[in-house]
Amino acid sequence: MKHILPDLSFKYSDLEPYIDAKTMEIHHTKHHQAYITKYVEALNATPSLLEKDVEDVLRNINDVPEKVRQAVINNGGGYYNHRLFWEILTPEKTKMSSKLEATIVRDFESIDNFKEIFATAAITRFGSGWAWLVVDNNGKLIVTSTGNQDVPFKIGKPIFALDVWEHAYYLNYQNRRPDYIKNFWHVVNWKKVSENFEKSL
Ligand code: MN3
Repeated sequence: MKHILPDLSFKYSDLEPYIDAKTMEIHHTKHHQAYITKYVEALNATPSLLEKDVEDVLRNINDVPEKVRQAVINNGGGYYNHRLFWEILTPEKTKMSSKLEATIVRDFESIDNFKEIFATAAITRFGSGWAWLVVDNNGKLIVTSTGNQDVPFKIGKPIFALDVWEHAYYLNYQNRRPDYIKNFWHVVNWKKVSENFEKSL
């Protein structure tokens, strides 16, 4: 299959003032592209793995030759994570489905409480990484965070993610990661997160 940089469904400037255009452009065309390029390079010697989707490869990481395994974890993770991240962003006002809302309330008591738990996971992730909302095998929602480009497939299916690498916010927010996280809620595509939730069940 072709491994190419996915188009965004909005313009780089559309998420301003919450995420600035320059950050979006560099993040998409440089960072995400580099992960995809290096992922393909790492798997060039095993074309059968390049036929698979990156999610499939990451979920069966022991099938990847040992000498390129860490490169695939890092760059395949970056490939997969950003693909999810762009999809759950939008400049439009969206609403979550009643089913997702009810499940968040069931598992986190309230939407506000969920947002607080998620923000805390994102703020306290030391160094570079991601905060996640994951659906486990029993359909329960779990908030977690990972370092680097690691994906929490061991916990379940990721449906929502926030990049807290400095490259995601430093131009506009410098060291103020909590402000970036607070503003992130303005550009969440709840419609897409709800679709991801339905698909995960
Ligand atoms: Mn990133």
